[in-house]
This record gives sequence, C-alpha cells and structure tokens, in this order.
Amino acid sequence: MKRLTGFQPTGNLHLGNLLGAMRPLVRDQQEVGSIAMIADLHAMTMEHDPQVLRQKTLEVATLLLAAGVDPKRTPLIAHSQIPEHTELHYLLECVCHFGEAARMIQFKEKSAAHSPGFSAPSEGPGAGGKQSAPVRLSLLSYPVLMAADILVHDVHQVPVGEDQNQHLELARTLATRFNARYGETFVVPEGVRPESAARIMDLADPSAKMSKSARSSAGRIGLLDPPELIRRTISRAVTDTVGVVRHDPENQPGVTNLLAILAECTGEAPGAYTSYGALKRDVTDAVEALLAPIRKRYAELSDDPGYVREILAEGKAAVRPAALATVRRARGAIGLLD
Ligand code: AQP
Repeated sequence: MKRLTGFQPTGNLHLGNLLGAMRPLVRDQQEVGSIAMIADLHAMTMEHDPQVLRQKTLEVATLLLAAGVDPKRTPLIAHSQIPEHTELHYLLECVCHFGEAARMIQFKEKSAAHSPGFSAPSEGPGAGGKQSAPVRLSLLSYPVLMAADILVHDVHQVPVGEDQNQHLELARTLATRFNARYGETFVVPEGVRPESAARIMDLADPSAKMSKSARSSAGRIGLLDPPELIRRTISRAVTDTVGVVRHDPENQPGVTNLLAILAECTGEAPGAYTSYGALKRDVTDAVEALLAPIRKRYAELSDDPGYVREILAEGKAAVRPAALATVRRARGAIGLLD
C-alpha cells in the first residue's frame, strides 16, 4: 500500500497543513508506505518569483523533517527533480479531454480570482470572456500533472481534502481510460481521508479554510510564526455574540474552529469554558506547545542547508527506479519507441 501526500510551496505552511496533512502523514508512517512530495511545479501555475519558489521549496522540506517525517521511511521528494512526472504528464494529456480540465472548479475559481473578468472556457479554447491578465495554461493542465504525480508512483491511496476530490476523480478517470484503451498500465488510486485529519478554518473568516494564499494573514497561524504573533492572531480570532462556548458549526463557526484546534493540538476533548477569552488562552498555549519543538528543530536543521538537499537527493534515488518503470510501461503501451 502506497500513499502520496503533496505540499505546494506557495507560501508559509500553516496550522491547517500541519493538523490536516503533516501530522497524519507522520502518525501513519510506521504502518503505511508514503511519499512526501513538495509540489514545486504546481506552485508555478500562478505568478511566482523564482527566488521565493526555491526558498519555499527548501523551507517546506525542512518543515516536513522538523515535524517528524522520517526520510528513511517516507521518501521526501521535490516534484521537479523527478522528470518522470512531467514525461507522464504529457502522455496523460493525450488521454484527457479539454472539457474535463476546463470543468475543474479550482481552475474556474483560481482563474477568475487571478484575472477578474476572465471566465473559464467550457466549449473550447476560443470560448470564454474577456481577460484582464494572463491565466497560465499550466493552471488548466494542473490536475493532469497531479494525475501523473499519483500514477507514476503506483500510488494506491491519496489523502485528499474535499477541494481535491474532483482532481482525484480525474486521475482515476485518466488511469482507467488509459488502461482500457492501451492495456493495463496504471494502478487506479483511491482517495482516503485519514482519521482525525482536521479541516482548520481561517481565524479571521471561519467560513473559509485556513490557507497559504489567503490575501490577509490575519486568520492564519504560520508554523514559523513567533509566539507573540501566534498569541495576537488567536486573541483576535473572530467569534460571535452568543457568549456561550459550544460546538455549533452553523451558528458559531469561529468558536467551533477554536474548539477543534484545541482538541487537535492536545489530543483531548476540550473541557467547559465560561468565556471566549479563557478558551483563546488555552488554544494559544496548546498551539504554542505543538509548534515550539517544530520551530526549534527547524532552526537546527537550517544550520546545515546541505542536509535537506541530501535528503531530497536520497528521496529521488529511492523513488526514481519505480517511476522510470511506470513511464517505460506507459510509453510502450501508447505506441512510443523504447
Ligand atoms: N485549512 C486546512 N485544514 C486542514 N488541512 C489543510 N490542508 C491545507 N489547508 C488545510 C492540507 O494540507 C495539505 C497540503 O496542502 P497544499 O499545499 O496542497 O495546498 P492546499 O490544499 O491548496 O492548501 P493551502 O495551504 O490553502 O494552499 P493554497 O493557499 O496555496 O491553495 C493538503 O493535504 C491539504 O488538504
């Protein structure tokens, strides 16, 4: 059984990434063979700064190690360092329909957000509304690259949040279609929601998930944020006027999110609280207790920048033979010469 968990180096990793993806990965790595991938190619689907991308790629790798990813059990790889991802991407583009990619909700949302006035074409490349800024073609084909990432490693399971369900479905469709048309080549992967993989909401806007790329950082707790900033962010977290601390996602999403963070951080059901202030103080302490050792380990690892690069080289060496074999299989099946 093999799993793939990806992290895009598009910004500062946050508490949502830690509780929703990094901790389940670390917790399960004794039993489940996983690959941890820093999806640097995915980070290029929107406007990006080359220097920042390089720096964030190393930062995410270092943070994954600091949070407990054991590279001996869980190969840690940088997407772009394994060219089989992009080679398979093209082969899969040849079994993907334009309309399938253009239908993806994330493409529609991100293209509209990046380029107000742009409406994603649904009929063909000529259709669509007016465009005020360029939308990269790689944003459209991103789910096909994601399919290649999964299929090239013969992955059986992909931990997915709700927003990635549609992309995983496309990966399954492409694998099934390729197998049916050109012969059994790919493992058809399944989506899994790891137990206790929490969905952490934005502290300033609890209707949205905590996100790296949210315009405002007011609702985000970065894994490398200093304690004073964490305290301030939590103390300013949006609550409500109900005045009672209880789990009520519909009417009290902010308070419910704070309770979920507390439960996730401590591993225990929260006790009773008589004020929002007391709850926020306990959340602050629990988050700080979780993040302090990660920050410390991150600082130690950062003393030797060559170490993380070595780990990435080892990850690449560990996964590449199987990736090469998959691509060779796919090339042969689709009609390319050896
Ligand atoms: N708020 C969240 N709560 C729980 N899990 C989350 N994840 C992301 N946000 C939350 C999980 O973290 C993993 C890595 O995410 P990603 O780097 O692929 O990016 P994403 O899912 O698109 O999340 P972000 O952080 O909000 O990034 P941007 O802003 O760049 O889109 C995934 O397993 C994800 O489910």
